[in-house]
Amino acid sequence: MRTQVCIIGGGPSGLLLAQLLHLSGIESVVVERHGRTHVLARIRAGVLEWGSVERLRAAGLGARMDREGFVHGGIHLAAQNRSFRIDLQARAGRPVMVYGQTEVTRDLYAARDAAGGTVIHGAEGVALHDLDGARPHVTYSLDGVGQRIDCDFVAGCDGFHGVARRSVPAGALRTFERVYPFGWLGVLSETPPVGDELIYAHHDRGFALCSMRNRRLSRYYIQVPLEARLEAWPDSAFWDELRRRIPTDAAERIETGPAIEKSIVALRSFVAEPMRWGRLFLVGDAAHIVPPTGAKGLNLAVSDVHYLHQALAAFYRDGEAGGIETYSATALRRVWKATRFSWWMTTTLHRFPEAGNFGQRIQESELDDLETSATAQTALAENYVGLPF
Ligand code: FAS
Ligand code: PHB
Repeated sequence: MRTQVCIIGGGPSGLLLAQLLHLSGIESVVVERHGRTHVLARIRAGVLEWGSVERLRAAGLGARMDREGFVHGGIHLAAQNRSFRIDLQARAGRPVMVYGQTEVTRDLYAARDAAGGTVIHGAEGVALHDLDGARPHVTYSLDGVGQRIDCDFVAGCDGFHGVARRSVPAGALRTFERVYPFGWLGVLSETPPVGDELIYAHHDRGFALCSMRNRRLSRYYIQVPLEARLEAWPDSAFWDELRRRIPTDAAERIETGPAIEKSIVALRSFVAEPMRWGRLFLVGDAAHIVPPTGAKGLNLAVSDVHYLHQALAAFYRDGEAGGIETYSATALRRVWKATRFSWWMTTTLHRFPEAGNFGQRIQESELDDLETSATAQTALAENYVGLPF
């Protein structure tokens, strides 16, 4: 098989890139390791920056999002049993959209189907070849039969554990990492959300987050030790701990129910530089990971895809390679701003026992500043709604 751009990974990055390339008349093939059902079963991000909303609409993917998504003009921060609202619209001039990554991915697959796009599911042993040569190509096996795709470019949209980043010679990559000493235990429940907007809670016992997917589907998280195991967290223990960490008024009105999904994710900050090697581009989680505290992971994938699409469209339309040359530097500038913000939200809101009472007081002072300072609130709001592309 031959195509112009071979995309490794059928998650949000790969599918959005395929859609944008299609709209620019550029051929692509998506090679995905898992089946579509498996990909769509993942419960991931919940908040879209307004820039992501605008790009999904421009890509013809906004209809269901605008029908079923929820525009949120603010978020709530809570500490010491007190909460205050950050007015995103007033401080940063834009809201955010609450619309789950699962739904975004479902819409992206529907767009591939409508366009007759090729998504190869069940690809095993994907390998990238001749990335710095004249004949880049991808090999994999499908139902035990070896396959090859020749292409002009390869987009590594295959997430943190994918093959693309590992295909760059070790000496050509610099990586930057911070692993946090805790994880998030997340629960999805068919219960009405505890409030109309998200609540990010700092507490001596640990961080908690109250989010949602719709008026009948709630998403909650609590900070847990790295060694935490799901079997130690029956639903009742989760709900009791969540109620301890959020303000009393929210704890008294929260409606609990059986967890229909429960998972623990480790938190890390990770960036690989550069995001390009020869004919290979690294996109989304393949290049960087942020702790979900800032709701940036999915949104960074969208901005990487935006920059790469612009670069490839200019190349195929005008033979102009400037965007390709500057893709990595352009994407990384926004990646590091979101990485910093996600690190700051994580260090401000989570419990770090090793930081001692001094660290606890610094966090309380930071939150006090956020409650009283318009400048501090504006800085948070501008980053939360998303910096300009
Ligand atoms: P993805 O990992 O989504 O997609 C990569 C795709 O490549 C997958 O479908 C995978 O099957 C495929 N693949 C991997 N290796 C392959 C190979 N060798 N060959 C072919 N295909 C291969 N972000 C937030 O903003 N908020 C959150 O709350 C949040 N929670 C998260 C929870 C978890 C457990 C994880 C892992 C991430 C979370 N994220 C969150 C971040 C997440 O939303 C990512 O940023 C987003 O999925 C990035 O999309 P992709 O870059 O497409 O990577
Ligand atoms: C979610 O709804 O899953 C969610 C929302 C905001 C975050 C992280 C996760 O910061």
